[in-house]
Amino acid sequence: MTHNPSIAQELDQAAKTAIPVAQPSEKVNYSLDEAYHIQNQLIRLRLDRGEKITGYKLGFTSKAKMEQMGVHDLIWGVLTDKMEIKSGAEIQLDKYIHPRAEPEVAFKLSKDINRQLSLDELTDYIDKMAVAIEVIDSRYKNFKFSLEDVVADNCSSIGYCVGEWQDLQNDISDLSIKLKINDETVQHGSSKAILNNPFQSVVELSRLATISGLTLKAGQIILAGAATAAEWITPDSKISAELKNFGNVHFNVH
Ligand code: OOG
Ligand code: MG
Repeated sequence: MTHNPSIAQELDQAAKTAIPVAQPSEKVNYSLDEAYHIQNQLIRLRLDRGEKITGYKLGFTSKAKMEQMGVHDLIWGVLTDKMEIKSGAEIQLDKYIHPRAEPEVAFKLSKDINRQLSLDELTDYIDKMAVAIEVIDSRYKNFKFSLEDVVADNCSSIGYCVGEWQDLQNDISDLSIKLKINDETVQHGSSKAILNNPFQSVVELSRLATISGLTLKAGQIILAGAATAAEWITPDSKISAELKNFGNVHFNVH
């Protein structure tokens, strides 16, 4: 496929200008491998401008998300320092195209991972976890895409806001998780919705990273994927997420 660099550039430009573009799959056929290659080129453009990789995100690890977006496979993307929204900070809505927020579980790696791990050994590689909010803002018109399109677009990711890091708990497989707008619950689910156990997201990422020859590094953050459907972000609001035993986190929208 010869269009790769221009797709990455178009997506990069769309994010910078907050003007959406058409889905590449409307014009060309491309494979999932090619889509990850485009994602890689897109991230490379940003690293060349000085951004630093801070971690990775999983997408479509819950049925609620797959059904909301009409796609059926787990995907992964890259987080950079520029995407961090500090806990309690304010974001400017006009910098985004059509942003949505979703409640997530975040992990912090304590050791490098360069092979596929099993669920049993995983807790040796993670030392902290927290409640988080991911902001997604598809660069495609109407927030519509194929699986390849969304992978090329770094899985819609644009921001992440992580609560206070806490020590790991052994059983996190059924914790209540909520997304609130102006302190009103708009989504309520369980961490069980995330692959039956959010730790499983890290197992999956270790598998996919190994296939790509990528080492996950100590100190990096992993977003396990939303437990519920995402909600549109409204102007002049407070967006918060709450995870049982792990407190809450919020940011404000102007
Ligand atoms: C793609 C990103 C999915 C998740 O947590 O499932 C995702 C999208 O919904 O636009 O981040
Ligand atoms: Mg997400």
